[in-house]
Amino acid sequence: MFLRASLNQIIHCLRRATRGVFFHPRICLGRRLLGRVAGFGLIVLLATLAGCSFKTPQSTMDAHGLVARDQLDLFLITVWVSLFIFITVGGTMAVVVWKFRERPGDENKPMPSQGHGNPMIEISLITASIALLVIIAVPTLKAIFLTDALPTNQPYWKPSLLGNWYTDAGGQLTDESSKDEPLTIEVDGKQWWWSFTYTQFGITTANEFYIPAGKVVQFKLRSDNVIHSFWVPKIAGKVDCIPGRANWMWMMADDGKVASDGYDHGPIGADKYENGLYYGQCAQYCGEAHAFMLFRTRVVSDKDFVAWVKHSQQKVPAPAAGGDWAKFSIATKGNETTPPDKTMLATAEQRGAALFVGRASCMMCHTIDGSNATGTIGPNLSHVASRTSIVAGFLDNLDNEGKAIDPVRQRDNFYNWISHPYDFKPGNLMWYPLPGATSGGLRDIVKQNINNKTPFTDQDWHDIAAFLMTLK
Ligand code: HEC
Ligand SMILES: [Cu+2]
Repeated sequence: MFLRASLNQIIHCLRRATRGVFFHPRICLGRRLLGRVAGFGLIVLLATLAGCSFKTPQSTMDAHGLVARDQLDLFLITVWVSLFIFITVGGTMAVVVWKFRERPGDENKPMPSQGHGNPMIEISLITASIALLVIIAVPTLKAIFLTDALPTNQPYWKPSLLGNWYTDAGGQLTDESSKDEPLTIEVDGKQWWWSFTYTQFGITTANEFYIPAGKVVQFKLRSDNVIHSFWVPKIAGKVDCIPGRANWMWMMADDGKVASDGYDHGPIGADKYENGLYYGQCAQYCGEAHAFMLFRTRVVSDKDFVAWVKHSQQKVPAPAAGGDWAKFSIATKGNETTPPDKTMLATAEQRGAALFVGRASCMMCHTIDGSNATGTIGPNLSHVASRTSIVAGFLDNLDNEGKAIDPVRQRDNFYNWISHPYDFKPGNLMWYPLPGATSGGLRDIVKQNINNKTPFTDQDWHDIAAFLMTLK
C-alpha cells in the first residue's frame, strides 16, 4: 500500500516537473518520502560500487605490463583532467545558480545589466582549454608511438630479440639467422577459442600461451571467420583479429626488475593472485559462445620458458606399438581379414587412443603431434593435459600454479566436455557442424555410430578422457 502510494506520488511529481510546473522535491514529495527516495538511491549506488575492485582477474587498473601501464597512466591523466573540468565548470554553475536564484520580491526589481563578452575571461578560457588539451595530447601521442612500433632501442626492452635471451637462458632454440627476430606468436581467433602458433619453435597450442617475463613479444593477429579482439587486460590493450587484415601488437609483462619507467611490481608470482597467470578474453562480440571465449597467459622466467618450449616440441608417442601411431592405428582398427589387435587395447588409455584416431573421428578436427591426427578445426591437443584449463578457459585442468587439481575432477571435466559439449558451451563447433555445413560435428559422428549399431558407451567416453589426460 505504502509503496504504491509513494510511487504514485513520485510519478505525480515527475509529471509536474516535465510540464514545467513549479517543482520543489521536498515540497512535492514530502520530507519523509524524499528521505526514502534518497536513501534508496544511496543503497543502489553503494551496492553498485561494492562490485568495484582494482584487484580482479581482468582489471585494467592493476597493470602488470608495460603497454597496459602506459594506457592506465593515460587513462588516469584523462580522468584527472576531466574531473578538473567537471568540478570547475559544474562548481561555477552550481554557485551561480544558487547565488543568483530568484528570491521572493525579485519580480519587481529592474533587469540586471546584460553583459556582452569579456575579452579577459574569453582569452583565459581558450588558453586554459588548449592547455588542458595539450596535457592530454602529449601522453596520448607518446602512447601511440609506444604501441605502434616494436621497441628495439631502449636499454631495458632490448632483450626482445630471440638471440639475446635464448643464449641468456642457456638454450639454443633457433638458428643463427633468426637471432635478430623478435619472439613472435601468431594468434588465430576462432569461434570460440584461440589458437597460438610459435612458428619459430614449431609449436601450436590453444587457449593458453607462455611468454618470458620482461621480454618484448610480438603478436600477429588473424581470423579466418568473424572479427575477434585479443585482450590481456593486465598486460596490454586489445587489438582486433580481422579476416583479411594483418593486425599486430606487442606486449611485455613485468618481471620484477625496475623498468626504465621506474616501476617495479615485484618478482613474477609475488602477487598472490596472479602467480604469473593472466586472464584474457575475446573483447569483440563474435557469436553465440563469445562470452566463453577466454584464454590464459602464463608469464614465466626465461628458464621456464625454454623448458616449456622444449616440452611442447615433443611429439606424442602412441600408447602401444612401440609408440608408432601408424602401426598402432592399423593394428587397433583392423579390417575384415585382420581383426583388431586386442593386445594393444588392454588399458583405458589405449582404447581411448584407438577411439580418438578411429571410430570417434576426433582426428578429423584435432591434431596430436606425431600421430595421424592432423585436423585443424579444433584446438591442437598434443599437450592439452598440461594446460591450466580446457575449452577456452572454461573448465579447470590444473590450478593457477600449474599444479594438478583433484584427478577425479580433472577426468570429469574431460569426460563431461567430450560426452556432452552442448551442456557447457552453447553453439560450440565441436558438437554442432560448422556454420554453412549441413553435417560434420561430433553430433553427427555420434548419430552415425548409432545408425551403424555401434553407439558410444559411457565406457568409451571415459576411455577417451583417460587418454586425453595422458597428453601432458
Ligand atoms: C567437428 C570437429 C570436431 C570433432 C569431430 C571433435 N572436436 Fe573437439 N573441439 C572442436 C572444437 C571446434 C573445439 C573448440 C570448442 C570451443 O572451445 O569452443 C574442440 C575442443 C575440444 C577440447 C578442448 C580443448 C582445449 O584446448 O580447450 C577437447 C579436449 C576436445 N575437443 C576433444 C575432442 C575429442 C576427444 C573428440 C572425439 C571424441 C573431439 N574433440 C571431436 C572440434 C571438434
Ligand atoms: Cu570472439
